[in-house]
Amino acid sequence: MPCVHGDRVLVLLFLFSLAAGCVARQAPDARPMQAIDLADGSVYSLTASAVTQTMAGKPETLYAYNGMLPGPLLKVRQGSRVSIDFRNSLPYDTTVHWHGVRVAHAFDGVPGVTQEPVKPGETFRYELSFPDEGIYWYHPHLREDRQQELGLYGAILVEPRDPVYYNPVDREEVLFLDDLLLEPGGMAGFNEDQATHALMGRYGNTLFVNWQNNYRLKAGKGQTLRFYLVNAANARPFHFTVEGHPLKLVGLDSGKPEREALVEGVVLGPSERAIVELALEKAGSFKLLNATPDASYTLGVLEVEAASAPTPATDFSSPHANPVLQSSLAPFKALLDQQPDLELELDVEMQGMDMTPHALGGAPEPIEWEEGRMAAMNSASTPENTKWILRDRKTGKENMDVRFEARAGSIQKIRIHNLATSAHPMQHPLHLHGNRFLVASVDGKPNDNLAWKDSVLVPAGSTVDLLVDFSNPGQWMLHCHIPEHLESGMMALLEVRP
Ligand SMILES: [Cu+2]
Repeated sequence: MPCVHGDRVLVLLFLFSLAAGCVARQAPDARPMQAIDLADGSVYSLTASAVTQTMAGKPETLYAYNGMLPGPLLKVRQGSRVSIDFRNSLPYDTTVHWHGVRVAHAFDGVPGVTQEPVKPGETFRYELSFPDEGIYWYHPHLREDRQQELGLYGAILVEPRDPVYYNPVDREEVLFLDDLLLEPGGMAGFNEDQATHALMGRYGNTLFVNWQNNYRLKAGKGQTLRFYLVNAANARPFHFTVEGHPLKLVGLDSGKPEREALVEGVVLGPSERAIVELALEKAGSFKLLNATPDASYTLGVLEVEAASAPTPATDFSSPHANPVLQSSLAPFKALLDQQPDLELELDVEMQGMDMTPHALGGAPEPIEWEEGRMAAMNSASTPENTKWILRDRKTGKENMDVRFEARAGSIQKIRIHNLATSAHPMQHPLHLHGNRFLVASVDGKPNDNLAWKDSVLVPAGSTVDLLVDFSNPGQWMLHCHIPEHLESGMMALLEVRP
């Protein structure tokens, strides 16, 4: 059988040339995000692969969808359907999760629950529908601590059916807020086998917008802008402000709240979104900031040029109510005071580390804006020595052992206690797949401006009530969106029966 030997030689030569190619070939330069308009019924190809991007003066190998950082901005119409032909050109298994979109269960992108992992070289077709207006995003649901951190994410802008849903503006921009952990020699490495930074999640030390270290946006005096903000960081919460400009909050994860509100800034936990507008009334340079109680970081600069032609005045200072949402929420408002159907506690177990507030000397901060003095301990923590917990208060069952069933079409209350007495109290951005909720109250204080959401930041020591619209049959994940906490167990499956 001489041909077998010949084939072997050919195979060896092929493998050798592949290996040589891998060593010699540097990943192509990343391109900036582009908007892709997807009509109802269209098919779009999306490939995950390696790219090169210069961050803080050094070229880094990152991952991207269709070579773009952030990935393509998918513009779709509310009520439309789109097919995404996904190809995995990464060296690792991956999936794509369509964060916040109430998709059919089979296309939710959770490995082991809704699909098998997409292996290197394989493809998977996602059939998506978009029932709700708002700003959503897509990212892997497998080792997000590395894959999402390295650039695998993009936005989905679902344009409302109602053509006058939002206020008229001169310009719209999607801004991904993110950070990266850079060391003197380049990007901090990742462990092949498991996540690191399990205790607090990976806080970066370089903050940026849309993967640009020096994000700049030019606009004209007299214009009105709308920003769609997405927190794509692993762990860092942002308090987004624009120097010298009040913001009009006109949307959260899934479109408008009951009433627009003029605010100084918005706090976004990882995976949360907000839609804000600003009126440019004076020329000059204004910083986009992450303004925390301890420090302000410049994320980018808004350059407002004196207008060449006068722009008609807008009614920026008069926030509008949203009577359509207000009336549609009537059946939910009737249940705001009901007893919880499920009570969860957020807790942690750590081996060999006494991290109690008592040991650290004080009560917990509601939000840890920085990694701070915990940096060394955080980087050494892994899922082996750190277990993050969602615990059913009634049964004592934890994480994937929690059993909860709801009927599709039912409204249920989930109460979340983020224990101040846990071994390391900190905020957790919780995300529910496939279904939407209202944040009914925080620490017993009713929310007087409801909006549809899929992600909520629960501060340390706080109790948050969610009123969930269980509308979508299937087994859906409820988990912390700090990927290192997810890798350390902080997830449960909620079953919605048809
Ligand atoms: Cu968490």
